[in-house]
Amino acid sequence: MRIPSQLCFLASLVLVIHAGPISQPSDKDEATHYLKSFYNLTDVTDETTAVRREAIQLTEKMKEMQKFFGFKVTGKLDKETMEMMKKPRCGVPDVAAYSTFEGKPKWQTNKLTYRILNYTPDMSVAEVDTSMEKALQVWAKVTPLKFTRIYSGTADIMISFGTRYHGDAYPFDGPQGTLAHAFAPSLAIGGDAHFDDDEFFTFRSSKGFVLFLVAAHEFGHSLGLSHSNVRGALMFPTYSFTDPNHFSLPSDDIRGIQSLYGKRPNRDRTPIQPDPEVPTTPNACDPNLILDAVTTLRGETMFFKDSFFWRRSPSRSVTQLPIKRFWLNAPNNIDAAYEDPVQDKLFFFKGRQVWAFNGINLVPGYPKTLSSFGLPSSVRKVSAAVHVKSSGKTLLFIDKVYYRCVKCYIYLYSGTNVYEFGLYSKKYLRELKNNFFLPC
Ligand code: TQI
Ligand code: CA
Ligand code: ZN
Ligand code: ZN
Repeated sequence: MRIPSQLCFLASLVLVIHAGPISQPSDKDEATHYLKSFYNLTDVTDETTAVRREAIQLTEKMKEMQKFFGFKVTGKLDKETMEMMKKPRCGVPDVAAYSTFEGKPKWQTNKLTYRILNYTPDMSVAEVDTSMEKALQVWAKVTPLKFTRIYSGTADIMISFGTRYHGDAYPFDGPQGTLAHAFAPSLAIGGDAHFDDDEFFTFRSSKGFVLFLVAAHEFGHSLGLSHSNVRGALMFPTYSFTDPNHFSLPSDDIRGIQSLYGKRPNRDRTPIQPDPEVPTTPNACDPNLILDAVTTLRGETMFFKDSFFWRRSPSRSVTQLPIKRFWLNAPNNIDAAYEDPVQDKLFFFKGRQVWAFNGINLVPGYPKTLSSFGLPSSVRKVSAAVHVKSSGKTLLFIDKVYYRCVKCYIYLYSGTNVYEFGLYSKKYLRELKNNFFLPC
């Protein structure tokens, strides 16, 4: 919790006014009082061992406070510590909700590698890859950290699935109990994340454990965060299901990871330039929206923009998704797309390359080049593609117009406008805004 500085100032004034002590308390009394107020130091009531336990508790709380202020952690009431306790302060406990490991281990570089050594049979390979990638991005989005996947050799973060004894000193415990563990930053096993394959992991279902959530938590450990006592924080030590598509990193975790690695730098000082790694969600209501491509697909209409697409079902409901969520091997920022309903294939064009998908799967042999479609090699990209079912012909356009064919209309997308034509009458019908078909 952040308290406005004025409030803190007022609170400290009150403290100063009340600080005219009648009898001077000892430093130890004062320290005890301070730690009770701000560090949850509790009274010990069990008479027999009370004195010893109190001493241990006091030392522990003192260490916690010294750690919080970045002092030498001695557990003793040294000068530095005593001075800080005497300072007027805000009445809000300092107990940092997030926490780091003993000695605050962290990576000494912002460029980290990861490698996925094996897979769980619970999910597809693509789903595991996506879960891990997204889980790392949770942390990369708010820090200067960058993660690169490698496929051989030793990565900083080695990711694996195993059961029971799996090569380290912490064997897993079968179904339930421990789901996974990860090692704090250091050499060798440091950073590695192990997942208990006696658990059932899922991509996004509330049955089983969402791999993305468990992995994001484990990577928090891999990067140097320990547990938080803020309910709802990603590093809070209980699992709670959240739809991965609507996950956003709680602020306690953001503060925690930024205390180790700092904030994400503003690249190039040109905030206008969109950062390609954090795709901005295109706004369907932007009157200047220019779509990249439009196509039909199995009765739905797909609108493409940057790394996202909208799908509009025959019932007119519209959903927006990242392109990669659907077609893992597809490029972003495509030039054109069309559906061939007879072959049940979807084609994407970008630059000189063409991708073909059957459902979500890349058709073997693709991506191919434009020249394999019979186009001269002088063509560097196509700007639109349309497949006319009745003639079985595909039209490719090499200029600034986009075509879409639905039932008996052709929609010509050009710039921010759409022009509606009757396919058979070949008559111009009306002009619409691009987002006419999108929820706006
Ligand atoms: N595994 C523990 C965990 O990752 C292992 C552990 C216990 C640990 N104490 C630790 C790791 C201190 C580092 C530091 O927290 S777990 C959850 C959650 C587990 C638990 O299997 O209990 C998640 C793994 F938060 F849901 F409880 C992942 Cl997300
Ligand atoms: Ca287990
Ligand atoms: Zn392990
Ligand atoms: Zn944990």
